[in-house]
Amino acid sequence: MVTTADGRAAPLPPFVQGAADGRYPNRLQREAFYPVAYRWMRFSRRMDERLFELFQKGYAKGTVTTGIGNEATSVGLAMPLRAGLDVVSVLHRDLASHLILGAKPYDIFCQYLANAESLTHAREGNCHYGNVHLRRFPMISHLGKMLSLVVGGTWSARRAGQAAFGLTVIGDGGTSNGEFHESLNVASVLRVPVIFLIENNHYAFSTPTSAQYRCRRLSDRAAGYAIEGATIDGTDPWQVYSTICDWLEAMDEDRMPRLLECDTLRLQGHAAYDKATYVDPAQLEAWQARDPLPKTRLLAAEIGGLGQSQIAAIEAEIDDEIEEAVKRAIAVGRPSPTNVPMTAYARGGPARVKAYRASRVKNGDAVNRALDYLLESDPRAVLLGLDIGVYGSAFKTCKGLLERHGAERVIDMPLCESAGIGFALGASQVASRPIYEFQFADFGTEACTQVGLNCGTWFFRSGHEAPLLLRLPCGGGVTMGAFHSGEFEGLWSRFSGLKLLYPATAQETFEAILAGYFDPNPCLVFEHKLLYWSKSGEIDFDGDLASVWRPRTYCQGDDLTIVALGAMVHESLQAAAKSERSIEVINPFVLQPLAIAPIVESVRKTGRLLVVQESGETQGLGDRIISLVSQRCHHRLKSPPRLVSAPDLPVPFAPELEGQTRPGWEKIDLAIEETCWDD
Ligand SMILES: Cc1ncc(C[n+]2csc(CCOP(=O)(O)OP(=O)(O)O)c2C)c(N)n1
Ligand SMILES: [Mg+2]
Repeated sequence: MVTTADGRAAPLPPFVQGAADGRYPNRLQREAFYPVAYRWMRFSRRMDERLFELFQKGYAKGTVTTGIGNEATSVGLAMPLRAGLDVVSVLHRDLASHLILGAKPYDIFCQYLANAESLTHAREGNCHYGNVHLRRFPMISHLGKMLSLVVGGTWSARRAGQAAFGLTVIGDGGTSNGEFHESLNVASVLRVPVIFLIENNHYAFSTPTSAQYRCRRLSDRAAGYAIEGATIDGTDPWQVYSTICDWLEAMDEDRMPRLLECDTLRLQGHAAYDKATYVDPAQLEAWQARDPLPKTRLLAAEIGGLGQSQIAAIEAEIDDEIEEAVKRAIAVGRPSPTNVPMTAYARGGPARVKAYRASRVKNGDAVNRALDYLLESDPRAVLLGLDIGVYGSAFKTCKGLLERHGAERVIDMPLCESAGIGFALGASQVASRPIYEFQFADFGTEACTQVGLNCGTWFFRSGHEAPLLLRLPCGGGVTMGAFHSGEFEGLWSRFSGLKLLYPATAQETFEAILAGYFDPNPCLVFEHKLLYWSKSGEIDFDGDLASVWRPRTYCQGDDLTIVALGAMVHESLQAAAKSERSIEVINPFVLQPLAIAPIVESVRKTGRLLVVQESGETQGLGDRIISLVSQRCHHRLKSPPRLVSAPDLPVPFAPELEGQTRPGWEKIDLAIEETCWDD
């Protein structure tokens, strides 16, 4: 059974005209294949030409990258696949694949015209469309970054007992990207049956393959992953189709991924603006002679038995259908901010879950209990990360989870954070709710594109939820230097579509993990390493998830508001306890979207604000909190707001040096007096 990301049953798509018989495990013979393939290739060619014209006339927005010359590959790769079951991501030259896998010409024109009926609500452009419901993931521009999603989605479908395959496309240029290696490696190690298909059209924009790689064939790289690889003629749709059919059969047996290089063509410039003057005219002429469309037309007649009048009728029917779609699309109105929902966040998720209570729990144990709770109560939950299995994770927060929940649910990933997050995002779209642990928050930068752009924009672009929980053990004070002590909450808060939670107590830690997990958006939970095993408290969670998303106030006061993050909460509480002033200490807890109102309310009362962060002066969120509060209640401020932070430096290694830069209660104590000087 095919299920959607939220576990609902999804019907298989309607019969795709002409291609149904060729879908795995069925297989067309050459006679039946060529007429069908030619129809799709001709359809795609004509549509590409029309899109190009519409761009030149100003209708289509952005730019147009056509698949002219690539149709044989694009058709051959898609015809065996089952839309709604197999997990797919194709590229900017694969209009034909989209059509075969269920996209409608009218919808695609609307998408390129960015009109009121655009597939992405006109929130994203041209080729960045797909159908998540049908497991055709929409590409992002960052080449290579879709491969791991297909691996994760396919893995998840298999985990759910579905006989799905994955197919993901990359260009010759894209193969130089690190994620290409990471994704192949993950697929090989975890035995995920995905075909990685390289469309080698000899150029990446203006860069020829001679400047891109040195191996003889890109499929030679398969050996490095202990998988099968092959290079075939990508201008022959039959070769592509039958190789994919053969491989799907083989993959059903051995569950291993494969690497297929298709020698294909780009018969135009890179995109509408590119005249491809860098391509030698003799080469272009040779390519034109290999144009797959007339070749396949001939074979549709010779092998497929189509008469000339039949071919002409098919072509006329295609042209009519396309013109009709263009006419309709042009008539559609422009989108307006009033009827396009302009939000980066998906809404939803359960309001209540099971309550949980425990006493004397360390913060690190609160993590463990929250993960255990999730694995116990939701079969979709899976833990991914480095050394989280047998070792129980670097800080032991996952200890015992492998034994309790098994290797199918607690998975040690290879060391590749970017593909790890892509994998998790893909899995989140196919029946899993992944929880990914970065070994240290610092290594999150490895996955900047995946977290910040792919996950963060997923809902905005596709309209589908991206329910992912990312855990980031963070912070200093543990003599770990510049690469193991960062928080990075400032960095992540710069990306839209992410939610950030920063707990400081055991209760907050438990609540943050549950709230982040059940939220339909990518949520990052910062877990301060120093607090894991040094702080403990009660957990008294009544099951009300909505009430978790609020700042935490630890003590009331009239003289000063201290806003503190992470470990600085405890330093601030210590300073407040020693001070004679009446101090209110608040932890924003939800850093994104930042709930500033309760902080503003407190400052209106106290007239003074001190923000305490462990991050460097301009690296954290303190400057933003001060700015927002100043804008909202400047006339109530009795003294200028202050920030206690580390300097803008990498975290120094030696305890004496780190102790000097990292704020502690003494510095906070001084700042309290400076802020309250007017009293
Ligand atoms: C990571 C990344 N860097 C740069 C670009 C800009 N860019 C878009 S397409 C392209 C060329 C891609 O070549 P290739 O992978 O061979 O695919 P083709 O366009 O030839 O099908 C480049 C450099 C990008 N999209 N992603
Ligand atoms: Mg290329």
